[in-house]
Amino acid sequence: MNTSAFVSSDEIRDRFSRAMSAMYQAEVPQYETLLALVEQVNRETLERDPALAERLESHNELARLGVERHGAIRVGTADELAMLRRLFAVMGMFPVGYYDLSEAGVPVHSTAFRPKEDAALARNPFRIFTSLLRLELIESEALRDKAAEILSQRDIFTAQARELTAVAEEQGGLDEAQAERFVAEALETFRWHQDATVDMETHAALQAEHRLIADVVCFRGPHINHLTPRTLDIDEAQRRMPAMGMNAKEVIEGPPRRNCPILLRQTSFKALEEAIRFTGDRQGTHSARFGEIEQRGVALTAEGRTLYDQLLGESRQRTVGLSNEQHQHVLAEVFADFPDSDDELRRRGLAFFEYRLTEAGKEASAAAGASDMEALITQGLVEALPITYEDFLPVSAAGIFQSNLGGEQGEAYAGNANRDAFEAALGAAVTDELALYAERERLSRQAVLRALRA
Ligand code: OOG
Ligand code: NI
Repeated sequence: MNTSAFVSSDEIRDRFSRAMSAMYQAEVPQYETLLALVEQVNRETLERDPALAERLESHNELARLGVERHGAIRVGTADELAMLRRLFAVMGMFPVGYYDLSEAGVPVHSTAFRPKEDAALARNPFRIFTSLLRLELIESEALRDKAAEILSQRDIFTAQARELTAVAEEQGGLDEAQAERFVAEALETFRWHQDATVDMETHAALQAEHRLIADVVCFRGPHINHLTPRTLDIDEAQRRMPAMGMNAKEVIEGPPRRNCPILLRQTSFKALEEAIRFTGDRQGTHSARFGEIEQRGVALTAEGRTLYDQLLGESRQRTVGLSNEQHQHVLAEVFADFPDSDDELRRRGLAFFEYRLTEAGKEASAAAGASDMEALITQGLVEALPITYEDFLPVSAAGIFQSNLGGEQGEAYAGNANRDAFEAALGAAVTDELALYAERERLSRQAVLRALRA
């Protein structure tokens, strides 16, 4: 087989993410409104702030802004998770990071399937936050067995999706016709089903144990439960949500607004109450699907992350029950201790940066003693660009889960993190996200120093 006849995995991911967005817009019309809102806010932000537009352009981020989004699904068994890993690999998406949500009272653990290479991220950074239900955390043995039994009877993949995944693995890619078919077949796994696979009583019993368990167990597949476009001004987007008919979550999760955005800020509109037909022809409702918006900033190093977690922890007791405005005010106060300039973030080793020669740097090839990066930056020969955070935050994710699962903070499960079990189910190790950022920074540093020594 001539491999040049293959459609690239980046192209397949791009097509898939567009198909998924079109499907979700048709399924959840409020998502279409959300996209329009984010697009408008982004356009206005870029018009108001040409320096930001220029910076995004030079980071290769302006082009991806319009296609950028993540989604989330929840699956019930190891086999489902392992097959998803193979399916996503065809689209150049790999498991990155391990998230334990049991601590926050949600009986799942998760990873994010996403592209890892710079070029792939620049093309379309589409990610799917994927959670695996932890049946072992269900207290009632009878209910646990029943859930396992129901799950064992479904296949969330179409026969052709399975077949084309195997073909891609064997051939090393898919040709045009296969790629087109693959996108359509893969999409089926994420579709919403109005018909539950269980009767109303079973749904109610699982729901009483935990709303998320009912959501995973009672349907034919892991419907996509939200898609999240990237905004450049989440505070403005949040302000405008009610006027557009959206029932916004009370507070924006994550760090406060800053000059140099860090990590990830997120908000959502709450899950819709949807009509469901249970077996036995009984009508009822289920709520699972919502819409979310996010604003991304620089990836933090382990030190930066520790400081973030510490400050977020400090703000916790002080923000209980506050309105978003008050919440943001307290956060801003607490985060005054987190440096807020690129230079300081870099010098203190709190965030990751990509080093690049400036125009002057390109001309001054054999700069004397070119090993001190800070000196080179001061001399204007090298510039340091913040590396965008491509991952998720467990505390924020828990907040998103909770606001869509009926509100109150659930009690922590005793089970705790179990990365080994997750990787065993996945059939592979998850990549450490910090290692990816560190490697990207290291390679850029090496390339710059090598060029200046040449
Ligand atoms: C996933 C919630 C986590 C995020 O953006 O942190 C998430 C879910 O509700 O299934 O999507
Ligand atoms: Ni999300």
